[in-house]
Amino acid sequence: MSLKLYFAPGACSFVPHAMLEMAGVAFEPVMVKLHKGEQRTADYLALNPRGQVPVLVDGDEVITQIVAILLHLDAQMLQAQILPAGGVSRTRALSLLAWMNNTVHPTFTHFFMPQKFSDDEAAQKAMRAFAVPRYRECLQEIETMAAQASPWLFGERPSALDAYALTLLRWGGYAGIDPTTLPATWDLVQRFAALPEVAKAIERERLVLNVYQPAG
Ligand SMILES: N[C@@H](CCC(=O)N[C@@H](CS)C(=O)NCC(=O)O)C(=O)O
Repeated sequence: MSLKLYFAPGACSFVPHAMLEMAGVAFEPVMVKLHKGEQRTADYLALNPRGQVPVLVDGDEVITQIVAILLHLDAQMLQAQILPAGGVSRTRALSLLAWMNNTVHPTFTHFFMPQKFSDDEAAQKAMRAFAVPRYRECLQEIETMAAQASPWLFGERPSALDAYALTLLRWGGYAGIDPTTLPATWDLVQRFAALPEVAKAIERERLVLNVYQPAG
């Protein structure tokens, strides 16, 4: 299998990025600089007309959407246990993955990119302010799960859910949410980041885990 992952530093693409490193497979990482608008170039739009990362190219197949990318990788590399292998644990993991992707992630987008939802500046400002406490509620839900992690969200082996928890907690820092106020998630995220394979993805993206800056 010939794999190529289009990713952006600090973006949600970290989830498949970390999983590819953890799986130990050869893949070509291709960096897309979102702040430079590289996702809107003609070449990139030919690959993904939605102009977003991540994109996984597996041979001739172009796959978008984190959930589909993870399920594709999981099916190809069962030994990597990107998601729990089976039974109710897998069902619960898919439920959490869907919620992280379809609810928590877009809640942050309302704070980070309100221009995607309204071109009215006052509406954008209100949207940002409204999104922060909603986002904190989402992180609090993850905190309850992290407090029961043993030692990972889904048992003995780290999975894509731990990678998503890292991304979402990290983003909270930009929204003024101090990650250390969610101590179980912060502990989980630091342990996950310290795994040697995950550390490779973190280094490639040059990620700082705690981006929270107290209001001056
Ligand atoms: N539902 C999509 C979300 C992808 C997404 O929101 N990507 C963001 C980065 S986290 C992006 O590429 N944003 C750039 C843009 O929209 O211009 C997925 O699961 O892959």
